[in-house]
Amino acid sequence: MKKTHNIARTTRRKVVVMLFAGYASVLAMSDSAPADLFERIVFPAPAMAQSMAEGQGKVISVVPEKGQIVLEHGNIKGFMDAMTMGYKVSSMSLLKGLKPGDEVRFTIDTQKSTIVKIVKVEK
Ligand SMILES: [Cu+2]
Repeated sequence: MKKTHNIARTTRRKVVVMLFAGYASVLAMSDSAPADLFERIVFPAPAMAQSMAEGQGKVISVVPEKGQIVLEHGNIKGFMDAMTMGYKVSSMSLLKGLKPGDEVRFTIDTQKSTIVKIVKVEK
């Protein structure tokens, strides 16, 4: 009897997992569900988890209409190799006063790949 009971439990768990996976994939396919919602459901981040990394680089362009800045940056330890790419900024005010050619130091939220702080470095 014990064996039967265990099988029933395993089956129930499988059903729960399948339902969950089905729900997550419906969310992922639906246009109304933001992609990051899917990520949060499938890979729930522990509360308070927010990892930051520091980088340094040069402004290539500022793209306020996309809330982005394109940087040519050096290696960002523990996050990304040196490259040129666009990053979202957490606030439009971060873009204020920046122009191509400026040397900057920045802090990035590595989970969101979003710059949360950026300061000009005097050359
Ligand atoms: Cu990159």
